Amino acid sequence: MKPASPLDVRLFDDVPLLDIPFSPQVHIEALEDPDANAASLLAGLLQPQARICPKHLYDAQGCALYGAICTLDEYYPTRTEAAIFARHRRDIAARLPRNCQWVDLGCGDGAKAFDWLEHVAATRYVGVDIAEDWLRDTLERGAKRFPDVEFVGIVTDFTRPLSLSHVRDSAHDYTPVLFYPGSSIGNFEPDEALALLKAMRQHLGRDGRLLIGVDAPKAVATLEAAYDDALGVTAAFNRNALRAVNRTLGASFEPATFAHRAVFDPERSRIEMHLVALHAQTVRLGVAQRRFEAGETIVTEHSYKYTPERFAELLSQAGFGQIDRFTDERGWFNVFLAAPAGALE
Ligand code: AVI
Repeated sequence: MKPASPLDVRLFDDVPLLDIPFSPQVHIEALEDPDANAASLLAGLLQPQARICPKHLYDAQGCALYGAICTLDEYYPTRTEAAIFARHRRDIAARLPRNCQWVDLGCGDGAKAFDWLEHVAATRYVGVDIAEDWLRDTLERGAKRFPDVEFVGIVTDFTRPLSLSHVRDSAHDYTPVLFYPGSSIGNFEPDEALALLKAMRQHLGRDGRLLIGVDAPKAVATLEAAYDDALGVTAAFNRNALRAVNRTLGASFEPATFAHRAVFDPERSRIEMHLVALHAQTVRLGVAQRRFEAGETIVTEHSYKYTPERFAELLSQAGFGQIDRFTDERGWFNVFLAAPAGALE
């Protein structure tokens, strides 16, 4: 594979850096089929317990609202994980392979990963995200900031089987470090999370590593406040899914007629986000329609919270051996650095 912009930049020493067109490479891998996407969205809404797959929370407006959530007083995961990263960065970086390719899963604006690129000897950055426009911006910004690193992007959807052929198909033998921060793994059902971890393991070869952030169970009031903040940002984020559904299906949801509800289920160790119909109504869903009685709910997201023991068990079931854990003083959040089983023995 041809290296991206950094080599091109060095060919033109006398041209100011910013005038040079950067050309990070973007590969479209397994983007979904819009018809199948609409069909599964409709099927979810027609189930007795109506559901909207959480990916519909992340349109442009939803991504902006999620960015705002991450800054809220109540939403502790982002800050807590950032503090763990900052405190243990050197130690973690020293355990990572040299000349690695840093694979940023669900990269968004790349900010979390770019903090690492300063400290690890990465030769290549692979941003993976569903939002192609954002991905291009992220790669271009990264390529300007780290001119010695090759920048590649993969547009793909995590609800499909993980296929990152461009991580393997490189002219160079870069060892992958898969970076999956933010406890996004918690938004998958446990069997799906295991399947995703197994797929990640497949991409690591013998020397690759997984660096993953995972939220932990804690006092119910703390958890529920994190998902139902005083400013109502999470409520807006949740209701915004209905606008996304209106666009995708040609539906007639009125977001203001649904309330946001976030409750912790201690048995399943998960936050459940619902939209609750404030009054009885019939909603057009493109070619179909559905009646919602007052108080009936639509499930929009689960966010599983894993004890360190439970998540370590999941990692070992997925084929990881050496598992190092880093946490904060309160044990609210855990970062795991995991090596494939057998790699360090
Ligand atoms: C993206 N994900 C890890 C967030 C979470 O905490 O489960 C999504 C979120 N939903 C409401 N607030 C944040």
